[in-house]
Amino acid sequence: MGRDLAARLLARDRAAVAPALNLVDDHRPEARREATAVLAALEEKVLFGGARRIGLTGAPGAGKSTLLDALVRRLRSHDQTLGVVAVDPSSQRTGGALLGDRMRVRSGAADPGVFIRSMAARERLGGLAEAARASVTILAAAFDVVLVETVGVGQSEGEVADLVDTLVYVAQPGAGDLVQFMKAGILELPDVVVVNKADLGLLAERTANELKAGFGLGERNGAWEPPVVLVSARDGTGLDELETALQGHLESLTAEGLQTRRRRGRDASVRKSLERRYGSHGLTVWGGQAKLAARLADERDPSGFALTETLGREIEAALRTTETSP
Ligand SMILES: Nc1nc2c(ncn2[C@@H]2O[C@H](COP(=O)(O)OP(=O)(O)OP(=O)(O)O)[C@@H](O)[C@H]2O)c(=O)[nH]1
Ligand SMILES: [Mg+2]
Repeated sequence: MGRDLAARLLARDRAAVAPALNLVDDHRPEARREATAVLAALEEKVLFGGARRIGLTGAPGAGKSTLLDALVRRLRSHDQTLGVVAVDPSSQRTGGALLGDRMRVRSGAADPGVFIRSMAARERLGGLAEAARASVTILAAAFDVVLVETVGVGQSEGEVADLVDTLVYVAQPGAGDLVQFMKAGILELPDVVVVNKADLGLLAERTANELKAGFGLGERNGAWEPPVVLVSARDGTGLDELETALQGHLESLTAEGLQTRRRRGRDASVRKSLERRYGSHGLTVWGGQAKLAARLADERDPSGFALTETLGREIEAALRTTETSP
């Protein structure tokens, strides 16, 4: 059944999306084996192919959901199909679920070209980033574009950067986002910076100028410098410029750059999953970071999901050996 689900998704059968998402949510051992098989089969095709992936992150209330909604409608008007993953890492909030409901209302529940997946903290059980990655992989098989919204809380920017081709940082006018970025040392993460709420006028313009100056200082190995775009998700100002910036970033990546980026994201997620499950002790007992790097570089293991399971079993065996040895 698992293989069949993967084949249906790759044939863009959207009726297979919901069952696939349910399967990867099921943590019983039998379902997990099947889910890994589905994800591995998908990853073979979509790790370097499949949908374009765009992430939106930024402080709470910056207007990410409103902007996402505007982007969805625009991309739909260009006949693109969309999968949306809304990740809400905080435990008390229900914003993720609310986002889904609001989007369904605005973008039309009947539109089969849009699929929204909301993930709240309850799904943190198996690691929110891992769960988000599984959702992105499924949606990337069945849709043209995958959008990921997540609240930026210092660490999550890096995790969403590992999931997407283009990371959009949504800034709130007058909120001191630049200072936060410098403190967190993540100035190099965003590919495109949006100052939303341009309708606020001078305050938004001032923030845009600060960010332009600040992001010009970021340490980047490539030539791409993140454009700072003034947008009003509310009245539509700047959305043309945003689309141009998104396209510009995609073109700047080139096919090779895109592969490198997706591989780096895959490698980071395998490493983080194993560290989360077995700690640095488990990894060390098994062979450590150098051995992990070698296994990640082995071209015979294209699927990060399958590799995580395989290496997990090896680490468990290594841990059992140390426990039983005198
Ligand atoms: N003036 C103005 N308000 C906006 C704009 N975009 C969003 N807002 C408002 O800002 C508030 C937060 O918008 P959301 O889209 O929910 O923001 P968010 O970043 O998704 O928030 P969280 O998911 O809770 O982190 C809402 O009251 C929106 O109506 C804009 O372009 N201009
Ligand atoms: Mg939101």
